[in-house]
Amino acid sequence: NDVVNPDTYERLSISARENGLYVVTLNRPSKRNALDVATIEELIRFFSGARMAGVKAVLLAGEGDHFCAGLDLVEHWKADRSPEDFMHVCLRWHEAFNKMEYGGVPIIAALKGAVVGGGLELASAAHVRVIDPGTYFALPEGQRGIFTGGGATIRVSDMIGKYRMIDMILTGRVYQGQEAVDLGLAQYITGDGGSFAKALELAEKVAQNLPLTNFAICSAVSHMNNMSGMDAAYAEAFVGGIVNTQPAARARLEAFANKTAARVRPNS
Ligand code: 1HE
Repeated sequence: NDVVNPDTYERLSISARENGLYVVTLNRPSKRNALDVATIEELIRFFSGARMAGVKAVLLAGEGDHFCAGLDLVEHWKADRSPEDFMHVCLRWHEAFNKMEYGGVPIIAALKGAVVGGGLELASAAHVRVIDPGTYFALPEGQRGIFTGGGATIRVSDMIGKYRMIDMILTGRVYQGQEAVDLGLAQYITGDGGSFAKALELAEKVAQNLPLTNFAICSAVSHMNNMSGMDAAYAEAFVGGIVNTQPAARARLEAFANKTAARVRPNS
């Protein structure tokens, strides 16, 4: 399938691992993986087609020392865009990030260095974020004289609460380390330089889940969060009806009934 053919990408490097796991790496380290129009279009292409191409999980990473420096400010400055043009740029970002969050393919982000502005917006469209002690989050838009446009008002405020998000963009506050995890910007922290290995471990594990189950987890939860409680309960019953009766689950249920499946135990 052309969607997973690495030769058809310039801004992303795509590499297949076992079990339908793909590593997708932002590949413009000389510009700190800043998000230009071409990168966003490639993200849309990959994440729109991933599921149909058999992608079971994605590890999202950045080449070089930084995950992503956000909007390509130089491209933006040179293009001197009209309001209408930039509205359409933002809509393409939303297309990419919505495909990620709602697309049903689990995305584990291995973060390092700067995860700032649109880089944080991109990271927040992943389902699981792993950081190391050198990873730092910020929304420098306030200082640059601009505003967000790639979903920070939605996803970053969802992660940390609207007043923390407002503080980040207003004052340029930087979060990192355990505090970033405690606030909800990431779910895991590793030792120095360990975020890729940990994200890989998680992605490999997640790729073992049934694809329909992963689809529900990485699509339905987000949709249901947008609904009223009553509607979400109704939709959950529908999704549960389909996923919880899938034929592929029977072997796993049988293994539990036969006492051959692993039990849930506390962390040792
Ligand atoms: C860039 C960008 C970029 C680096 N657009 N070219 N984002 C920001 O405000 C963050 C801007 N970037 C930085 O603060 C720093 O570059 C970093 C902390 C990420 C990295 O620092 P450092 O010292 O390793 O690199 P550098 O020397 O600043 O930059 C190296 C090169 O990357 C340089 O290019 P060169 O051709 O001069 O070598 C930089 O110009 C280039 N570069 N960041 C373009 N962002 C839909 S709305 C979203 C709104 C936002 O995302 S606003 C947040 C923008």
